[in-house]
Amino acid sequence: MRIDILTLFPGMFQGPLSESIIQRARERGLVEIYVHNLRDFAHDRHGTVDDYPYGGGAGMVLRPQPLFEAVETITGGDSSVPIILLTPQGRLFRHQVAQELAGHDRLLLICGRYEGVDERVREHLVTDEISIGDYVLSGGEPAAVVVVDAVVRLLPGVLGSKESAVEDSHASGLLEYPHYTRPRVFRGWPVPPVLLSGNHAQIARWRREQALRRTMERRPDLLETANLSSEDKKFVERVKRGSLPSA
Ligand code: 6GU
Repeated sequence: MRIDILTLFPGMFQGPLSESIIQRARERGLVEIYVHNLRDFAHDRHGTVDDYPYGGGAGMVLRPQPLFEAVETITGGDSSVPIILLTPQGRLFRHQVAQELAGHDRLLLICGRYEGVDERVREHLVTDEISIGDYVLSGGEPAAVVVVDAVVRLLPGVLGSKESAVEDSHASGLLEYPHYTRPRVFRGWPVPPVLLSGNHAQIARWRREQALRRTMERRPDLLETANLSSEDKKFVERVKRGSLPSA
């Protein structure tokens, strides 16, 4: 996959996209990431990309010209490339959206800034608008990093079989079960004995039940859309009726 990022602050990407899993994926040629400075597409010497809002009001608005020309240059007119504006007004970024984006050969992410972007960019240039949650960031850059990370880890070959994305929270529609490592007892707090039992069927069942309990407690909304077996549903009903201790 190739990902292009258009931003006024290229420096905000240097650290986050050059470490850990993303860096390894880049080194292995599984993803190419290019960060472009929007100012390079301005026409004047000062690299002006914003202007005052018609009708008045606070703040500045990103002008359409640099954005249109940057996108046209970067895509080379290929209209199959999704042009994604990161904005708090976009559709909510969830696992399903990450999967959808991971299915494309290319993505172009535009980081919104200032008070906004000229509406004609939304109407005639952008093909998708994404928000990463209900809070306001100073710009789309941190959101673009979030989107890149979530998408890259879904690309074939990026994760090894041990860190497989299949078991991740949200891939299954449930939150993850609790994890433990050595020592067996830390400051008096023991590891749940079932995990030391060597009984793999029992461990799998305990983990599933923990994932179900955790999701019920913290994100009951996820339980509505999760893929539950008839055994899962029975367990959930028993916990709800209170016929199981609150483990
Ligand atoms: Cl994509 N941009 C900004 N500026 N704020 C946000 C966001 C994006 N997603 C959540 N908050």
